[in-house]
Amino acid sequence: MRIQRAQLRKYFIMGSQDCTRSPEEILLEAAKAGITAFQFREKGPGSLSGSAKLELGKKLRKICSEYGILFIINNDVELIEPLQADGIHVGQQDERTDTIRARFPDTIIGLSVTNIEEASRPSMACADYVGAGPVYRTATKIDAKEPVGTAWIRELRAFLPEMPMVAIGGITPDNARLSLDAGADGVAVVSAITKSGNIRETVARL
Ligand code: TZP
Repeated sequence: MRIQRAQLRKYFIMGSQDCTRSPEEILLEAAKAGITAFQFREKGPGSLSGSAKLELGKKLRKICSEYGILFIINNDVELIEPLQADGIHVGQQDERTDTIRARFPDTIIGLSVTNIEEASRPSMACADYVGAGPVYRTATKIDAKEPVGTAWIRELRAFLPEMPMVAIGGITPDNARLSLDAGADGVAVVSAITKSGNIRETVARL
């Protein structure tokens, strides 16, 4: 078992492009407030690359180590070793899960799924958890698919009874309970935390 379901309970995703203040400050507040996992996702307009991405990644990685929080890198296989990432998260169009698994036998692999067909593909065999959604409409991901709703989370849970699963997309403290009740092990959020005026309270309510 590379991941335990409880580690997905409060899964925070962030890149510098999501922040209007210091990403380190935001992550530190979220870490102190009790997030269980963090995904470093530099993606889309305004995101960092190259050494700037690596340097920020190192700082965020350090915070996760200090607070015992899983550190997952979004899609960037070449950063797994330099950042000593616990895991990598990929989408359906990203790096293949079997290729990653062959190179990194112990690394957690997360895979995004948005319908049952994707959840049936061979790539699932190398996934340790799934990110399921978008549950609701989201302004954070430009190319997000149509919302699937919590009824689909319930359907996916019935299809994958044992798979660690985190619900994502438009999740807030007010609606998180519905995804958990539908069978998700946890909720993954970007803006609920990056745009929060009180991260401690937001994470507690999630
Ligand atoms: N993948 C599916 S929706 C999404 C990602 C990365 C963005 C979620 O952002 P928010 O702000 O929590 O809706």
